[in-house]
Amino acid sequence: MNVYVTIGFIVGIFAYAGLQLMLHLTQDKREPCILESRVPFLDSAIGIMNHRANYLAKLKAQYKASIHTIRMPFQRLYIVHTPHLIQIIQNKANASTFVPNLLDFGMMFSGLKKESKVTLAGAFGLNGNAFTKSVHKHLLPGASLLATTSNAVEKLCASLPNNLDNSSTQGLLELVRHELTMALTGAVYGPENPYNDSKIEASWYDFVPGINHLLYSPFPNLTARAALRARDRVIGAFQKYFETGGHHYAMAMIPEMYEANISHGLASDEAAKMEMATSLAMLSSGSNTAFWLLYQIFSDCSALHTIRQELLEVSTKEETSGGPQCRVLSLNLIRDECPTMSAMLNETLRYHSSVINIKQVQHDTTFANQYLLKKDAIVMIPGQSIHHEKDIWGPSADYFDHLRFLDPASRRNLSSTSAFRPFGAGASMCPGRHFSMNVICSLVAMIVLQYNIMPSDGKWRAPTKCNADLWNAMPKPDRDLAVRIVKKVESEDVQWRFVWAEEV
Ligand code: HEM
Ligand SMILES: *[C@@H]1O[C@H](CO)[C@@H](O)[C@H](O)[C@H]1NC(C)=O
Ligand SMILES: *[C@@H]1O[C@H](CO)[C@@H](O)[C@H](O)[C@H]1NC(C)=O
Ligand SMILES: *[C@@H]1O[C@H](CO)[C@@H](O)[C@H](O)[C@H]1NC(C)=O
Ligand SMILES: *[C@@H]1O[C@H](CO)[C@@H](O)[C@H](O)[C@H]1NC(C)=O
Ligand SMILES: *[C@@H]1O[C@H](CO)[C@@H](O)[C@H](O)[C@H]1NC(C)=O
Ligand SMILES: *[C@@H]1O[C@H](CO)[C@@H](O)[C@H](O)[C@H]1NC(C)=O
Ligand SMILES: CC(=O)N[C@H]1CO[C@H](CO)[C@@H](O)[C@@H]1O
Repeated sequence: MNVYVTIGFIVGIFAYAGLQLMLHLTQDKREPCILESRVPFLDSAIGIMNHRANYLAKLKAQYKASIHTIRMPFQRLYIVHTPHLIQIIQNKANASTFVPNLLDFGMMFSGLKKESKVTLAGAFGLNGNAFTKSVHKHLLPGASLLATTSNAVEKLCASLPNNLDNSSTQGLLELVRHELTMALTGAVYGPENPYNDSKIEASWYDFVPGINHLLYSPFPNLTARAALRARDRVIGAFQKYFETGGHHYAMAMIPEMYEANISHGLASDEAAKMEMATSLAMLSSGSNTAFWLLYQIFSDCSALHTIRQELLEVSTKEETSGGPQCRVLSLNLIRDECPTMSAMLNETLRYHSSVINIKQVQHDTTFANQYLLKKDAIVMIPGQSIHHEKDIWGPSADYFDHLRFLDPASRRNLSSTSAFRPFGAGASMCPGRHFSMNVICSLVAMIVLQYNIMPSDGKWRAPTKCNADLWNAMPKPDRDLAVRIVKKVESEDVQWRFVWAEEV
């Protein structure tokens, strides 16, 4: 045998043994166990590459562990799978031990300069978790949420007829994504909305795949060049938006966050970059949710029929003098008065959610009187483990059941964030959830009442979601569904009018 190969082989064996030794010596016996250690420190990276968002659920299914450790270079992760342990983490008494760290994620991919990150981290330290205070203030139930929702609904009413009427074959995801992007960003950023420019909208979606590189690649500049250039275009549009005062016509949340960043000492150009974080929160999960909900509704004739019937029943006839009959639907009534559609939205969130909650351990601690958790480690709670737990949801947990939430027994689980957590839990629970649910429900109801959707190859087949991003709360389908959308032909001529007419 070639002497170099032999030497290489021996060095390899020693390196491997050394790494294994290091892994096991630095792992305390009281810590949760390590499940895989074939390739020390890299098993999880390989696992994530192979299984993406399904990796953690796969580990749970394979090893039946309730908590375990994953070791990465310079980082340990504790993965928690069971409701009982999750409850302990969410216990208010433990809030200072397990702290959410979404800010790091936001700063990581927004392209801030080093100085700006230091500035923000300092402000963060002083003000506590002020990062998204404005979003909480403006988008939790109240007058501001109502105004923003109505605004988004008006945008949908104006654009749907142009983009859906008897169009040729199109991708269902692409279609709902465009509608939602324009409605959400239009309502939030106002008439000068930077996304009201198809080049900027496209640039945003060119940037999104680059986030994985920013997370995992040692050289994102090399491996994600096009994505980073796309991000520069979006940032440029936002810099111009703030420079020219576009934010003065936006909902109050936007100037408030901008001024907060400026008052912390951020340069204007840098504050504009923070909109990348807002955009990601706003645009990453909603269209995937609307896609899966539409898929579930239209692929099930009886569900579709029931939902149409329920929507029709809460709508009212409007007096017109001659011409077509006009029906008005107050979309805000859907949540309480159209049980099948609401239940199906919840089931879509339960069944498809790929959310992972992330917290950081602040000091060494004994968890549940049993496990040692070390300072600075990351705790991950995969929603998928909980949402498919048979002890909670029964033997049908792995199936989509559009009637599940009409049954009072499973409904009880909805109020428990240890059982149902598509929006996370605790202080950092998604503050945009009401806004996004309002707008998604509205879009879906408008489509269901006015159009028929058929897959262009004639058969509904759920796309796979193996390549969905680990950081996304709702998984993007691996391929878009080509569909044909045809305006519904009514027995009588009906004109629909949609409003969001809630009172605060
Ligand atoms: C279907 C749509 C959405 C889903 C599934 C979703 C899900 C989530 C999840 C899982 C988190 C992390 C919570 C945690 O780990 O504790 C989160 C955070 C957040 N979401 Fe959403 N979200 C959606 C739509 C939106 C929209 C439309 C907005 C804004 C208009 C928004 C704004 C935010 C913000 C600002 C945070 C950070 C919260 C904080 O750090 O306190 N989200 N979202
Ligand atoms: C800075 O602005 C971003 C986006 O506008 C916002 O998410 C963040 O909360 C702001 N930061 C502070 C410290 O107010
Ligand atoms: C849309 O197309 C369907 C059949 O493809 C047709 O029956 C209907 O009249 C068309 N509607 C409009 C508004 O053009
Ligand atoms: C988008 O911009 C165009 C001009 O480029 C303007 O006419 C239109 O009203 C804007 N739409 C919205 C929803 O702001
Ligand atoms: C990577 O790109 C950023 C800006 O996009 C730049 O500041 C940085 O210097 C680049 N790094 C390398 C190694 O090229
Ligand atoms: C859907 O979930 C929400 C939030 O958990 C809950 O308030 C609502 O009652 C649920 N609706 C149905 C029909 O299950
Ligand atoms: C968290 O709270 C529970 C219940 O209050 C307590 O038993 C436990 O010791 C606390 N701390 C940790 C790290 O689990
Ligand atoms: C966590 C929780 O509340 N789980 C409940 C969900 O609903 C089932 C069926 O009613 C109960 O058995 C679980 O205890």
